Amino acid sequence: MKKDRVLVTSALPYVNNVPHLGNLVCVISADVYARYLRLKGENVIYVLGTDEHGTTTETRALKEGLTPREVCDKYAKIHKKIYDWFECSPDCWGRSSSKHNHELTKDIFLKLLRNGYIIESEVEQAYCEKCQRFLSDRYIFGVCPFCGYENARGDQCEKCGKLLEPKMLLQPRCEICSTTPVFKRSKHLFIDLPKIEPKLRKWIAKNESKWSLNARTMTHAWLKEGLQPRCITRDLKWGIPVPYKGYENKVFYSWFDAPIAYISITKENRTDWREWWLNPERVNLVQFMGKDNIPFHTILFPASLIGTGDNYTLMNEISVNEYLNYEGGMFSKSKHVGVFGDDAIDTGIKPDVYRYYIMVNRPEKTDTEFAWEDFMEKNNNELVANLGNLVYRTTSFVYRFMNGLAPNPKKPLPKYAQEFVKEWKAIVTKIDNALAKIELKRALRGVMELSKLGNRFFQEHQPWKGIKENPDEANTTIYLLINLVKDLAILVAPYLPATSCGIQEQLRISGLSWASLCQLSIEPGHTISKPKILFEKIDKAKVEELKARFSGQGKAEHPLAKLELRVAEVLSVVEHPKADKLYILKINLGKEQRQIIAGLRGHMPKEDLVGKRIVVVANLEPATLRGEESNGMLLAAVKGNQLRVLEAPRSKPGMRVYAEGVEFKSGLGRITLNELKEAKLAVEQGMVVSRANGKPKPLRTKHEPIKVDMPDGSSVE
Ligand code: B3M
Ligand code: ZN
Repeated sequence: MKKDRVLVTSALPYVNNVPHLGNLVCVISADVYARYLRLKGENVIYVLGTDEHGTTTETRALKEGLTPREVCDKYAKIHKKIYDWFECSPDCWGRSSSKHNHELTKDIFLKLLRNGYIIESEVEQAYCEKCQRFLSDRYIFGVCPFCGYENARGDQCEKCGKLLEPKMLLQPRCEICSTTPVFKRSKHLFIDLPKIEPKLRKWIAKNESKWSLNARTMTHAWLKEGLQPRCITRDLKWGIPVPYKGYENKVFYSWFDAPIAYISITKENRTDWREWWLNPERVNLVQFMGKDNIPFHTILFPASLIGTGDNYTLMNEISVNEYLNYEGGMFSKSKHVGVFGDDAIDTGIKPDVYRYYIMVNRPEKTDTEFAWEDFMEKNNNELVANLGNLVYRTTSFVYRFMNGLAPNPKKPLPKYAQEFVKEWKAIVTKIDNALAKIELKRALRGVMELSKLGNRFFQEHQPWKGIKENPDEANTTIYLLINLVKDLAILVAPYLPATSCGIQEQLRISGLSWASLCQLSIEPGHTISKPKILFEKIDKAKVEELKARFSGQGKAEHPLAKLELRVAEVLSVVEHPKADKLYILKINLGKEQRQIIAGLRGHMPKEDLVGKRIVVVANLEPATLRGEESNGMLLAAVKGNQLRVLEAPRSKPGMRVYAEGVEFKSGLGRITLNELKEAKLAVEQGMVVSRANGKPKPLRTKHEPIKVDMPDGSSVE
């Protein structure tokens, strides 16, 4: 049977952060390809969504004082907004934490179990007794045994690059609370890859000729090393529960359920999902992803599907991108380096310009770089001076000198015109071939080459002179060029959808399809509308401003980023036996209870404190005050003799107190009183603000601003 459907997927981005331009490479690539196929009239669907389970989400939840569900709801919305802004056009959108994905993941697991592909084994894992959670390798920090770097991660030292195991770290500590973890043994379920291997190898051999080189190389490296059973369960709370006795406190490994979400997202969106996912004879499955995702898509996911014994559609083609870096370094949300989706929206630059830059710089064989100077040059030289210029000079020529009507060419076409059409067709063929092979960068270069050919033709035949001296030549030139511009509207459509619409409006055409390429379908006498400029130049000053804005300078050092401020509930208060100004408070911080000492005696009766939701600095170096430990500090506004404890009555214990735009950087360990002072907390018009780094930043929880009834100029300490 002939395949007559194309199923396109983009790797599902992790929900626990705002995606940056590097994360968008894969999403936009899949979008370009899906748009191209739609224009060709193929029966295609494009599946996209968010990957929501796992430690990263739990960790983010702890950092933000939210539940994992709240984190996912918050960020899934942000992701969707960003992809919409970038004009990504998934036919099916969804989330890996949906109930559909819960059901399907369990179904697939139970089939694997029934077919004998699941085995049980014990592993040793780091556990934080304070947080009461197992720590995945990346969430343990410590001193690197090789180079002495203090913030090495349990899986790798970022300084010397050596691969590590959590047990190798000296002075290991939990990322969240800095406690030294213990190592515990725990039972887990594994998918028996060696047992599925013969079937897997057969499938690989049949399909790999269509895979990119990096995908083949990496897959073979895995096979050569010998497949090992792979653990598919985790000791976490946030995830899909494992329907197996003794596993009530575990969930599936997020890399087990995330790819299954491709299927469940389709299922959630379309009743005909079986015709896509259980129809390998008819469906061509094309998957886009970053290079670190390869083995999950060429081994783990297909093995999970094969092992069910169901007739699932398996990957046929894979398009793997390398990384897009930022200005010679890495994107980093916590250091405020690089352009993130929400930043891009704020720059005032149109989505098409980003799409163009990302695609023309698409990291296909090696890593590439996002650099603002280069961004400016490509915008100015390629979009403005080449593509925009050709469209504008052609349409405005028709508008000004030809009454807005497409002219009559000389017939038959003179030799020079035929030559031009030949070159034009050759470039279009080249573009189409490249797109069919998912060589998206090469195809886009081809589009610019075609536009350049048009500009050269305009230049050589000087219609502005010809209109008086040689009208035949001028008419023929413009007739061909207006049709070439029509082709450009088609060819840019997958890459620059808004630009394509803009050209179509100016030409007063619609319903373009790939089949009308190279057709001289804009006929003499066709009326066009008033030309509009498609692209704006970006100047040096703007580039300098953008560079500075996203360089991380200043922002990363915001002293608030070091402060872990949280809401706490006062459980009990007693007088300090050895100090007549101090109280001893027991507080509830959501996940834990602590003791803190506060100098409030004489300012307020202890009964008034009990039950209050106060604000505490949770990561202050613990101190012993007259024999009693104080693990944290409550904040109060003070002026002269007046004092008021900061409160957040509508927020839950444990919730984070923060300022918009400043992210608390965990993993830095405990801070000193001096570091607390640098945040310059103060009262302004009844609001608690940080006055550090210029502009005052008001503090808030996600439910309410932190207000206090104290005069301006009160200090907060
Ligand atoms: N979330 C990794 C990534 O975004 C991962 C992909 C899942 S695909 C099912 O690169
Ligand atoms: Zn911990």
